[in-house]
Amino acid sequence: MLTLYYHPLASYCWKPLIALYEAGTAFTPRLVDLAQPDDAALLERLWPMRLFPVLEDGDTVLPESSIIIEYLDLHHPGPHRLIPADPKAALQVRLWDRFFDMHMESPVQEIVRDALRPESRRDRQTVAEQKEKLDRAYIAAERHLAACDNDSWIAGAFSLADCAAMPALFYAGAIHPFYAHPALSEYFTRLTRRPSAGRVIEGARPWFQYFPFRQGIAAQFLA
Ligand SMILES: N[C@@H](CCC(=O)N[C@@H](CS)C(=O)NCC(=O)O)C(=O)O
Repeated sequence: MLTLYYHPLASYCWKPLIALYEAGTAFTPRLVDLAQPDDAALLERLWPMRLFPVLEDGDTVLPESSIIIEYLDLHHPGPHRLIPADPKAALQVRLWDRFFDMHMESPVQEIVRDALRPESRRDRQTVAEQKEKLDRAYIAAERHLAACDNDSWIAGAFSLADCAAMPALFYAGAIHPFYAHPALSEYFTRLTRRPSAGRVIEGARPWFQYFPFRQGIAAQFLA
């Protein structure tokens, strides 16, 4: 049986959750509360970086959201593969997965980390720079999506890259809206309409109160 060590609010945990829901794969969700010393020690034993998600499958223990999804696609595939068999298409999927992690998730994490510090230790300059990075990422994603077919996902069929895009856009949009980018906004709306995304948002809802930019989350996701 698969076990996913995760937290419902953590954006990187949404990626494998979406993948598991998309494939309809049975798994045991194990919520890790880092405020609890036993849970923190457990996560550290699994992965000394002490970051979730971590997947356990028998003797296999895997960290890193993208690698977990690659593993699931290899060993527990659903009806639709999340990494295409064609190597050229797979390259595009991995490119856009990296894009959302590096150029949206990373700035989001920096901004959230800053907001969680005491007022006296916050750094406006860093936050402004991270928002500039988000602006650049929005332009890059908008340009790419505007050139795609209307019903296409970020790299063709629904994939690993869309699993990465959904949490990145959800949290980035709450902090620094991207309404000015129509193709990106339309893509995000389509992502959130997928049942897998709906389940992830529903699971996170009781925890949104702990997100420092909760006022930026659209009302439809809070109800
Ligand atoms: N590159 C890793 C990033 C994992 C990561 O940053 N996880 C965050 C939650 S979204 C975490 O565990 N934070 C706990 C902490 O910082 O103490 C992945 O893709 O899984």
